[in-house]
Order: sequence, then C-alpha cells, then structure tokens
Amino acid sequence: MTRPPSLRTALIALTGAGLFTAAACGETEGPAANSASAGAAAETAANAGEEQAADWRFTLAPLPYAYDALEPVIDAETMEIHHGRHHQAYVNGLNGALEARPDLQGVALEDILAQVSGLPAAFRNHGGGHWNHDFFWNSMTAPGTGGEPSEALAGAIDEAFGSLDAMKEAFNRAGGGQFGSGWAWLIVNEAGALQVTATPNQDNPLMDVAGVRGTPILGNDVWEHAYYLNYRNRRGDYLAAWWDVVDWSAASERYSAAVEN
Ligand code: MN3
Repeated sequence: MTRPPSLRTALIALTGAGLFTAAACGETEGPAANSASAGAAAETAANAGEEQAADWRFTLAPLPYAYDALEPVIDAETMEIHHGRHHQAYVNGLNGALEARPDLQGVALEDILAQVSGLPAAFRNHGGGHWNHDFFWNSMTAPGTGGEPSEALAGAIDEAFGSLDAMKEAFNRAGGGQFGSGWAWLIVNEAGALQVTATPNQDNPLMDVAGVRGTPILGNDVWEHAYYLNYRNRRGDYLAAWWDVVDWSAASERYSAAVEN
C-alpha cells in the first residue's frame, strides 16, 4: 500500500508517540483524524529533531480493519493495546537492532529471519515479533466473513489431517501445549505437506532456529497479551473461538503461493 509521504510520516510519528487510536486505523480515518495526525507529526518531528524516517526502517501498518471488527472473539481494547503497544515495540526494537547493522538495512525481513541464528537476539525477538504480528493481523477478519478454505487447501487439509475439524484440533493442541508464550502455526513444510507446529516466544517457522521449518499459512498468537482481558487464563477457549475470525481467503492464497514455489 502506498501513501503520500506526509500521511506516512504522520502515521509513523503518531504510532511512535503512542497516540495510535481507532480513529487513525485504516478506513475509519476521517478529516479530523488527518489534521490530528499532522499536528502530532509536526510536534513529534520537532521534539525528536528528526527529518523523516530512513527508507530501511520498518513501520507499523494500520490494522486492515477497525479495532472492534473482531468482536466478540477479540475485544477492541485487546486489539488496540496489542497492535498499538506490543507490535509497535517490536517494530521499534527491530529498527534499533538495524541501526547497528548497516549491512542488513534494506534486507527483506524474511531473509533476516532465515539467518537469525547468527545475529544478535534482538533480530530474533523483535524481527520475529514484527513479522508474526503483521501475519497475524492479516490472517483475521470479522466473525462470519472468513469464508472457507479453497478447494486446493481443503484437499491438502483432508490429506494431512483427515478433516478440517481434525486440523483445528491439532492446531489448538499445539497452541495449548506451547509452554509459556509463543505461536501455533499451520505451515507447508519442506516436503510440501501441511503440518501443524508451535514455536516459543516470537520464533516462527521461517527462522533457521525453528525445529520445524516451512511457509506459514495460519498463525495464532498464544501470548497472554493476545487474550487475557477477555479469556483470562482460558487459552483453550481463545484458541477454539479464534477460528470464527480466521480469514480463509488469505490462508488459501498463501497456500497456493507456497505450493507453486
Ligand atoms: Mn502478540
């Protein structure tokens, strides 16, 4: 998505200032939000003494839907904190790590993750955190609007798991069994088959440190910050409810791209 430089800068400044609100999120943005962003941008730029973010810097994209779009499965407050605070912190941490590594500035994040074993831990933690959350936001849509797996994906799910329900069960088991914080994944593994896996912390299957490597098709965040306000300690309930917001067209497109490669 391309934006006029002024709006892009405004969004960077806005998120950096911790003022990211529902009004600044994607399509809900109106004239009032625009002028507020411009004001915040000018103020932040002046405070920081910065001109404009360098091109290699990663930025926090607005959510592809409103903060309350996933209710009642995921509440607006959780989305706002998760996106505006947690995800922003990963973006900031990744950019901080890149400051010290000019050789990696401008390198695709996937390529950085593939060699993360040889890099400072910040690339694994914050680089993984940024990639995982971008992927996560774009794996979800409003309840009841996610459609169904494509014929190709449905066939591959049946082949690997027996049925869609059996795949969901395996995925929920992987997420529920991940000790502490981490992610559950449906991936196309290196043999070209679908597989369910889980990773700790902000690791993902693109990393050379992952026990099972492959191309993610779906991923669910099982850190407590993803569900605690609504679900408290009931991770299993969150995992079960999450399927109502899965965007199957996104998953199906990822599957097609993964098996064409
Ligand atoms: Mn998270």
